[in-house]
Amino acid sequence: MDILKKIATSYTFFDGAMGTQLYKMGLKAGERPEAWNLSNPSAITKIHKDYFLAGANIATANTFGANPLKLENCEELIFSAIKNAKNAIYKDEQYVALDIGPSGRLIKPLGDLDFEDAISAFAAVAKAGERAGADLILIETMSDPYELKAAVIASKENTSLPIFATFVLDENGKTLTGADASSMIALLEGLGVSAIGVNCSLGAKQLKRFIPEIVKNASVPVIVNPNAGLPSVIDGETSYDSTPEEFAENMAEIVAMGATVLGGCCGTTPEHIRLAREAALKVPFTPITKKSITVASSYIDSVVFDNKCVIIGERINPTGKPKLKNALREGDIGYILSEAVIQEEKGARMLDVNVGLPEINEKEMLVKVVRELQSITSLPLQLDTSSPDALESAMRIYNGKPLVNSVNGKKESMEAVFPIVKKYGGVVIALTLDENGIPASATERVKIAQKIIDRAREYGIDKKDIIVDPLCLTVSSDKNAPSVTLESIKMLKELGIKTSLGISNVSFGLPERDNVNAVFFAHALQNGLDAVIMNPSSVQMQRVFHAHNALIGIDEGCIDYIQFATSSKEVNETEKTNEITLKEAIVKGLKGESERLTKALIINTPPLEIVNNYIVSALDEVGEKYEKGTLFLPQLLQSAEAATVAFSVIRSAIPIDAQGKKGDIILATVKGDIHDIGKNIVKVILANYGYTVHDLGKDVTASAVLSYVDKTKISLVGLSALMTTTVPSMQETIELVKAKYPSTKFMVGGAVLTPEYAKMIGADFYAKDAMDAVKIAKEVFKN
Ligand code: B1M
Repeated sequence: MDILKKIATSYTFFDGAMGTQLYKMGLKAGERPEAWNLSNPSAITKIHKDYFLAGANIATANTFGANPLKLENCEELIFSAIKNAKNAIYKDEQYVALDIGPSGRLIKPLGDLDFEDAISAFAAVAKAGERAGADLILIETMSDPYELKAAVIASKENTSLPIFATFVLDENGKTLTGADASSMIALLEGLGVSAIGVNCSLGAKQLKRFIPEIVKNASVPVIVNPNAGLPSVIDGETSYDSTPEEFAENMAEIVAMGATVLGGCCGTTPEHIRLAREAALKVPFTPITKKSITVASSYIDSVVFDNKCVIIGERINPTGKPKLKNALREGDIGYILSEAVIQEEKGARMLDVNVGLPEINEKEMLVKVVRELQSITSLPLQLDTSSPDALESAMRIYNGKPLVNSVNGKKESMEAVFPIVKKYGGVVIALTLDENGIPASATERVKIAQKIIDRAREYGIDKKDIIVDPLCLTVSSDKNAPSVTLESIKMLKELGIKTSLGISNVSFGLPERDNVNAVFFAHALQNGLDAVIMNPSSVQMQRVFHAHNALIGIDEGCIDYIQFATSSKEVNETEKTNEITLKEAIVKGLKGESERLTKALIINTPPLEIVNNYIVSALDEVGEKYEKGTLFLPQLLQSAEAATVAFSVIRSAIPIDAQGKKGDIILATVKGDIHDIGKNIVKVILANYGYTVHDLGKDVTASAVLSYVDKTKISLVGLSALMTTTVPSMQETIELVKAKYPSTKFMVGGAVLTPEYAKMIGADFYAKDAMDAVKIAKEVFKN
């Protein structure tokens, strides 16, 4: 039976762990499991066979790490891996999955791997897998949605195999980059993945609480491949704490929640799979149901179009905005980013992004702006362009499921937009106009909407992924225009179609336009409007929005309304200035703003005051949010970059004592630690006071410090460490150098250290901050 038919109609079982089984058979630490495909094929086939005998339907080929970014002969390894797995097949309904694991590198801006290079690497794997005879592709253990998207695109573009995808959740139900399950599902379903779920990281017992949310959102079969419990290291060996019996018990509960494709990850054995299968088969199969949830997402967040109207910020659109036009012409991305931040603060749930100007290259600019926006805001974006070429390029690099603005009822428009949306996934705004223009009646507009939905279906795009904008003409030139639009919304809603509207057109040419806009908005909300494109800073529109939500009972206890009403004075005031502080710019990760604001501050503020009052306090806030789980690694990285930019402005304003004769100091951030902002500040301040700093950089090994001391005989070494896990490297460095040069002095600093701890690890001095480092240098060098 075709694998897709199988998963649609009955339980399907993956196998369990490969690595753990290989270790049992003698794989040595440090040896690559994939190497055994060639060196020990019969052992690999035996593992697959044991899983098939235990009842698994899908053998996951031993190709998890076979990626050209990690291995040289990956094509050969993939061919042998698929062959070894195929050799284990002994009856019907047994399949082989090409296993694609993470590349081991992080994609920009989180890491240094280019998105297109990631696609090329995964493409090589996918092509080899299909040629070798795999029945499907399993992309697994992904903790970054962007990398997962790269692997799916590579598989889609280069093979015709069904694609299954599983990602990793931590104990808070988030991926490493902070995405929740519903945004992952939005992304993956948009990309057309055939089965979606989770694997690794936790045992079945810990993972099961996230399964209902996944099943609720997914319209395709849900996969759950947990570990055999949680790991512990005993006598240098990793073992897992869940017995096959306990694993099976939890898997039965997971099956009852609606998951239908089941297997195991780290630590699981054929016995785990056998018992889990027996337990699952006792639970009646839950048929896979299509969910009609309309959802757009960013890399971290998802926006569901349900009973509360979604505010889409309209400010990043040059029409009628001379400042934005200027910013686009001059490539001033900072201005665009700050517009995004302001709209987010004012309550936008999504942002419209339109950068079309005749004199600029729209495709390049849209890609650039989308890249920058998605690294500083978690709001999902609406890609607004009439150029299919620009749309395709932006959808490709967009890290989520965007709104697409727009398609219309013209044949040409649908033929251009739908294939792109089908390929990358998105929710499309459909305008009710066609070759004959905008119809005058609501009935005709609804007819165009129906035509668009029917045509979309032919491309494989579901009705739930179409939001209809029935268009609004100007009331001052046509007194019936608003009522036709309102009537259209009502009719569309009665047909179960989602609606959206750009409100402001209605008041074109009138004075005090917000009065008209706000009342029109109230009427549209009353008729069930699902999304509005508006200026989130408009207090009048926000009043209508919040009051409406309270009045129709979707604002429990009127909490949102009260919060809005009591802070609206502040809204008005901020509107006047629209200015953010340096601290806010760093917290939000706005590099351009950070540079501009630092340049303004440095005129009247002493450099160290800026460091302490703005940079350090912003990073402390970011660190706290990160620890609490309200901010994630990509944002942490953006803030660090914004802080670095601010500091480079400050650095150029700090005079460096060119004499530099007061003494030589080695500085390094220790092995395992890449935090170097603090160390760089210390370096500049020491240089400013006339010391010659030899900066060895970050992630510096103890032996590298020793060789430098060997070479230079410098008598003062400064070490920085920011993590509890890297303080031992500090101790190791001190011990290594002092063993050979007992009189070398060490000063240590970094947020995790205390004077007591510094003493304990053998340091001579503890420096709280950069000025402390100067005091210590003065003491050591006596000048
Ligand atoms: Co990360 N990070 N980070 N991070 N990061 C911390 C340190 C953390 C406390 C955040 C948190 O959870 N609250 C946490 C460590 C937890 C712990 O061990 N207790 C953490 C973590 C967990 C991580 C990762 C593991 C996250 C992940 O990948 N899941 C990862 C680790 C990577 C690695 O190192 N192997 C990671 C990565 C990153 C970024 C790359 C995103 C970025 C660093 C970019 C860079 O440095 N180029 C980053 C940042 C920015 C932070 C926070 C938010 C800020 C650090 C900072 O620059 N502070 C930080 C939270 C926090 O500290 N509030 C956090 C400002 C700086 C001026 O202060 O470095 O303390 P500081 O330096 C001061 C003084 O301490 C002193 O003077 C300086 C000026 O006043 N000083 C010295 C420092 N060194 C000195 C040496 C001296 C003298 C004085 O003499 C030699």
